[in-house]
Amino acid sequence: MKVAVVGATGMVGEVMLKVLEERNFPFTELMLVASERSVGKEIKFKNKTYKVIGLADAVANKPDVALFSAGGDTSLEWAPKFAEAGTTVIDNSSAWRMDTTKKLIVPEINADQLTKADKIIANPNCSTIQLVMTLAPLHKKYGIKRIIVSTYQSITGTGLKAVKQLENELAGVKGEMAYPYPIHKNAIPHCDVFEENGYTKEEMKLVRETQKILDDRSIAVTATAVRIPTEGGHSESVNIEFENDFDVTDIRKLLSQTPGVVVQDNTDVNTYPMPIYANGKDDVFVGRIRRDGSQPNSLNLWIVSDNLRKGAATNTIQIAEYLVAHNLI
Ligand code: 2RA
Repeated sequence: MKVAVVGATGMVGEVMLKVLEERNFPFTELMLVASERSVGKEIKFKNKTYKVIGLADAVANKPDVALFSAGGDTSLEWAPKFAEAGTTVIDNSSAWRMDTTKKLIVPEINADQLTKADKIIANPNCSTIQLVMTLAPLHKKYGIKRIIVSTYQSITGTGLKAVKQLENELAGVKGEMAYPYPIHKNAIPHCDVFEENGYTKEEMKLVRETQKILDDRSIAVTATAVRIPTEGGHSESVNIEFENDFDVTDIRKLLSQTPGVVVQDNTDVNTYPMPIYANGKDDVFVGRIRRDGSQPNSLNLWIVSDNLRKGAATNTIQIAEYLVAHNLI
């Protein structure tokens, strides 16, 4: 099994290598791929030193699977070239997610859609993954009418430039800005770029990707995405209106029985999900589960997950594991 990690020098790429090692992913050859400016850079992995190669060389080497986290433009140009060479691409950018011919996969929810014919597979946005991991079992049992989600997103979602901006602000030094404003002691309601409708692309990803993954365009979704100076993961406050009534105890039990979801919910002892706890873990943590008494059949909950792991690298590698386990690559 020849594996390429495309975007190996980025934050998600680094976590992909960590997760590949942790999960002992079965590869016989590994290619670390990045832009021309990084070609030749040496990266240590599993006690071996790898030299970063360029995209054209990687395509020519015909990997069986390419794990992409290299931005939308690179994916739009190069994913088809890898696919034409017979490689199955799993892409973390937003480039292919809403393409009607491409599948948008969270393995615990819809991996059974995958076939050998899928040569470019889209990995959902990090904030979408943790949301649908929680909503999928609830939608199946109670039917979701409407979702209101507010996110509190880690600067790691923006990348190294944002982490550096916070470091500089904490050190009191001037430096390159990842955001239009300081992020230290701040909350910026602006993730990605604004669309015509006044929402950001990040907010519309939550709307569109949730409907696609749950395969139900009737679900009404509205979102506000906010950037905050944390590093351990994305947090989300979610209000859900169901078609049917429910018992909170049953909801808690259903979520605690959902693979990949961990319920942390005991306010008597201040137990609830937080990024400092989720950091470095693959689970989606859910707490503050409580009925919304302001309208019928409605629930509030709080979701936290490490956006670089289940939100990106781990979900990508779980898709690759599924493909291997089902002889689809
Ligand atoms: C963010 N979800 O957090 C986006 C991309 N990683 O900025």
